[in-house]
Amino acid sequence: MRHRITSAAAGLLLSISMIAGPADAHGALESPLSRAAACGGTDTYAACRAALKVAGSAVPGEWDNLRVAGVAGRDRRVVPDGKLCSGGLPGFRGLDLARTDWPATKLRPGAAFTFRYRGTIPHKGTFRLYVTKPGYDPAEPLRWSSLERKPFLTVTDPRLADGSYAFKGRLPTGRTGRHLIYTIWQNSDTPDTYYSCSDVVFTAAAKKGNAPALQPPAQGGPAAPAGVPWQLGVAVLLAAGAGTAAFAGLRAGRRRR
Ligand SMILES: [Cu+2]
Repeated sequence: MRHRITSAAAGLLLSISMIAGPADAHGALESPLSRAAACGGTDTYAACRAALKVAGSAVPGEWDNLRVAGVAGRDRRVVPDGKLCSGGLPGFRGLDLARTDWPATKLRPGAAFTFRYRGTIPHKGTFRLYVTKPGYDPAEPLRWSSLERKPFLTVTDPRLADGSYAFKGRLPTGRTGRHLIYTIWQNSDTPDTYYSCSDVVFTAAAKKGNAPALQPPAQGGPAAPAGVPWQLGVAVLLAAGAGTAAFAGLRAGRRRR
């Protein structure tokens, strides 16, 4: 009898969860391209291949699931130095690798920019974007002291359109070369805070247009995707101002695994 009641309760819970849909998802920065989004669909990049080799990597299936519960704004106390890109989560440790070849988006210092954060399921909350200080060395582990103390952009509840939160802002000034934009999305309707590392290259010579600077895929790499790599699709579609289909490509990448 007890078993039957439990089964009925479980069935009811299952029905409720099916009606409500997944309660816990998620997102990552797609422009400028984050490490999680870059490595989530394919292993085109050497940095991603290295990241995915780190034991227990959750990146391919859970690129949008880099979240920590209960942080409540205490990011610097909860997330350890050297583990900012993983949020301290073991499954994402590969994203902490201090490498100089993470796929990077070319940006013009001080330019207007439309940031896009893929929201696979919407949440309310505040985005805070930080940039690394002048003198940042990508070959060193990323520490809180690597980042400016104050965000260069703070946005609460931006508009979700075509599956992405899009918000305009002005890029930081006074930087050249490789840097990192660190995005913290603190939810207000869940206990979760999401973390994203986006590698960028500041170049005064960049023309207008925000397409990610994509490195050519390594020759002869394992698991070369069939057809067009989705990152290339992202570049083309972002350039064309359309993001939705690009992430259909990402999903296709996930399905192949
Ligand atoms: Cu979520």
